[in-house]
Amino acid sequence: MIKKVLIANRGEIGLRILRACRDMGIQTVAVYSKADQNLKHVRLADEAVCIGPAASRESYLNIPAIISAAEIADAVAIHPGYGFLSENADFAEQVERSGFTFIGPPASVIRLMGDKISAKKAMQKAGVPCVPGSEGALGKDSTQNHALARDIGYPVIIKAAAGGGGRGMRVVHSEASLNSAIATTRAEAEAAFGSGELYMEKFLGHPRHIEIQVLADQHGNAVHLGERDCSMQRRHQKVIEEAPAPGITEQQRHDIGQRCVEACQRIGYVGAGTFEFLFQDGEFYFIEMNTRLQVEHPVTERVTNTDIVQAQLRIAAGEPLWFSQEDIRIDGHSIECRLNAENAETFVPSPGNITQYHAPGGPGVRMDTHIYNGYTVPPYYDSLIGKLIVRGDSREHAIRRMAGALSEIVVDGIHTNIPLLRDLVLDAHFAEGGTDIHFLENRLKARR
Ligand code: MV4
Repeated sequence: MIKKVLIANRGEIGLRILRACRDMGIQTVAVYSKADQNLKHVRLADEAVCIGPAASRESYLNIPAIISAAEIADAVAIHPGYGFLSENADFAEQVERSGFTFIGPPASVIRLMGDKISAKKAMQKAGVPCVPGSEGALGKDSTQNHALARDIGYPVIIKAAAGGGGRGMRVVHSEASLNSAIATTRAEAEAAFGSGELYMEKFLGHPRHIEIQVLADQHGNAVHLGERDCSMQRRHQKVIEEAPAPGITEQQRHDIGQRCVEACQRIGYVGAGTFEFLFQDGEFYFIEMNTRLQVEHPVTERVTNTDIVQAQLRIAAGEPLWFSQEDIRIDGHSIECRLNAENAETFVPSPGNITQYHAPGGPGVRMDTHIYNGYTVPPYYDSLIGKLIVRGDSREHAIRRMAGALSEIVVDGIHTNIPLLRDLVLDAHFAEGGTDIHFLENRLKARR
C-alpha cells in the first residue's frame, strides 16, 4: 500500500481524504495556504506544509509549490481532491514525472476528457449514447453551419470544446441568430480558455442531470456504482443530490452502466470517474466525463456500501478491483444537501466566524464538514462548508431523515443556505421526485 499521501486540497474534502488515509494506515501530509492554518485536516495531518498566500493561484493551484512540498515531506502519492488541480493534465503529468503517484487517471485520459469534442468522439466510438450534434469542431463556413443546425433542428446549443460545467455555451433558437451566436461564443471561449474550438448539439429543453459513477483499476477491470440525480442546481452549482435517481429502472441502470464500463475499458480509464448525462423522455445523452472524485460521491457510497476514496487509494496502489459488478446492489436511498456559507435568499457569500455549531445526528445521518466552534470561514475560496448526507430504506424515509437532520443543525455567526435547504426538502414537487435542471431557478423566480 501507499505509505504517505499528500492532500492537495482543503476544506471538507481535505478532511475526507485524511480520514480515508488514516483508516487505511496511510500517513498524511496536508498542504495549506496562509489563510488556512486553522483547517481541521491541517491540524490532524501527520505533517503540514504551508505552500503560499491565500490566493489559490499562488497556493492550491501552484504546481511547483505542491510538488516541492511532496519532496520535502517524502510523500509517495498526491490526492488532488476536486476542483483546483484535480482535472489539470499538466499537473498529473508533472506529479508522475517527479516520481510521485497521481491519484487519478493517466494524464493522457484527463486531457482526452478535458477536450469535450474528443471526449464525445471517444464515447460515441465506445457505444455511449450522445446528444445529436456536429461531428467534431464547427468550421468557419456559415452555409455549412446553417445546414448543420437545420439538420439537427432548432433549438441548438453552441459549446466550447475547452468549456464544461456550464462555461462557454449559448442556446440558439432560430437561424437568424446562429452566426452571431457562433461568433460571440467563439470570442468568449478564446478569451476564457485560449481556444475558440466549438461544437454544436441539439438543445434539450427540460432534461434531468443524471451521472454514472465508475471505478476502474490498472488491469482493465471496471465497474459502475449506479447513478446520481444532480438536477437540483442553481447557476451550475448543485444544491441537492441523490442516489438512486427517482424513476430509473434496474434495466436502465444496468444498460447505461454497462456502456460506461465498456467505455472505461476502451479509453484506458483508471480510478474513480463520472459520466455525465442529460436524461430526457426516457433517454440518456452523454455530455461530459469528470475524471475526478466528485463532491456528491457520498450518496453513492451510502447506497452501494462502498468507500470511493479508499477505492481510489487501493487502485492507485495497483490493487486489482476486489469486487465485481454482481456484488454491487443499490440498497435504500441517499440524499445530500450542500451547506454553503451564503445568504439563503440572495446567495451572497457569507464568510466569517462560526460562533456556534451543533452537528446533526441519529440513524443514517452523516455530516462531512471541516467546520467547528470558533472556525472562521475565509473569503478566498468556494463557500461550501459541509455536506449533510442521509440514507433511508426508501426515498420517503431519506427525505424524512433529511428534514429531521436539517431541523437539528445549528450554524451561527454566518449566513448559510440551510433555510433554503429546509424549504426544498419539504417541497411537494421534490417529494414527487424527478424534477428537471430548471426546477430550482424557476422556483426561485416565482418566489420573488
Ligand atoms: C446541455 C443542455 C441542453 N442541451 N446540452 C450545462 C453544463 C454542461 N455540463 C452542459 N450543460 C447543459 N448542456 C444540450 N445539448 C443543458 C445544459 C444545462 C445543464 C446541464 C446539467 C445541469 C445543469 C444545467 C443547467 C443549465 C443548462
